Amino acid sequence: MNFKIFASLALVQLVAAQYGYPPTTPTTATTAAAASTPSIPPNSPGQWNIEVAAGNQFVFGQPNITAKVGDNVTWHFPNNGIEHSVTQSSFNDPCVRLAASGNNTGGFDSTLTAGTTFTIMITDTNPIWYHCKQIMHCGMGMVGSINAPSSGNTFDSFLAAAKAIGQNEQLESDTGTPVLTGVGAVATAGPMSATAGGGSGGSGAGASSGNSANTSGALRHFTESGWYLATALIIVSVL
Ligand SMILES: *[C@@H]1O[C@H](CO)[C@@H](O)[C@H](O)[C@H]1NC(C)=O
Ligand SMILES: *[C@@H]1O[C@H](CO)[C@@H](O)[C@H](O)[C@H]1NC(C)=O
Ligand SMILES: *[C@@H]1O[C@H](CO)[C@@H](O)[C@H](O)[C@H]1NC(C)=O
Ligand SMILES: *[C@@H]1O[C@H](CO)[C@@H](O)[C@H](O)[C@H]1NC(C)=O
Ligand SMILES: [Cu+2]
Repeated sequence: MNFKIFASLALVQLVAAQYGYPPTTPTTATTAAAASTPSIPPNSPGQWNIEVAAGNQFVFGQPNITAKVGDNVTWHFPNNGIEHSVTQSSFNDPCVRLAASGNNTGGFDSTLTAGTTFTIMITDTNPIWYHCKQIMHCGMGMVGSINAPSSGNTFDSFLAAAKAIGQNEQLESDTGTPVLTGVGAVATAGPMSATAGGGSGGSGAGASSGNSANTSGALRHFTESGWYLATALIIVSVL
């Protein structure tokens, strides 16, 4: 094999591995990692608690919930070396953040984070579609819905559409600045440190403690620049 192509492939694999791709098959090692993930609080009236990367898989723990106006939904991000996000998208475009149009300012976005919680409050009962923006996670089925209908545009068809995109998922930018306003939901704070904000069911959105998105910024920016470097090298080697 041509050395340059070989080197490029190795780089792609190295970078992809940083993003948790390909998914590892469950082994004792991943079981041990899962065991170290703090357990999340159960749902309570008006408070939903969703485990991000539940069971160390690229999924949301409860991917299709039915929430009322005023309910809070808290996602609990693991702290195991892979960052994830909760990013609002649309039924037609599962793996792309919902763009601003008319009065709406676009989809909410926790941005890539780890070891934190992110909470939204439901402001209307129209379906909310969301995904994880980490590279290739959405295409592996890391998507969720709130108030999806039981026929027509169902959660199952949304999930199937995301998986059909698979590795063709487009790379999404991540500024590290959470977007708190969404369509049909609003967050009161960016990702909160799990110890400060996510310890109990109802306190995920407590705004008193600091935004911890910065604690993972170095990793995020390292992996982003790693990705661009690898892409650049591939282009150079193919030319
Ligand atoms: C949702 O969160 C808001 C803001 O923290 C809080 O005022 C409200 O009581 C919560 N709603 C429920 C149903 O717990
Ligand atoms: C946009 O917002 C304005 C002012 O709040 C409101 O009058 C108008 O009905 C809104 N338009 C839509 C399409 O929601
Ligand atoms: C998703 O939740 C809705 C209720 O919001 C329910 O009617 C539907 O059957 C669920 N879909 C799947 C695929 O579980
Ligand atoms: C990150 O930290 C810097 C200063 O240390 C601050 O200005 C910035 O607002 C923080 N960003 C976020 C997303 O918290
Ligand atoms: Cu993810």
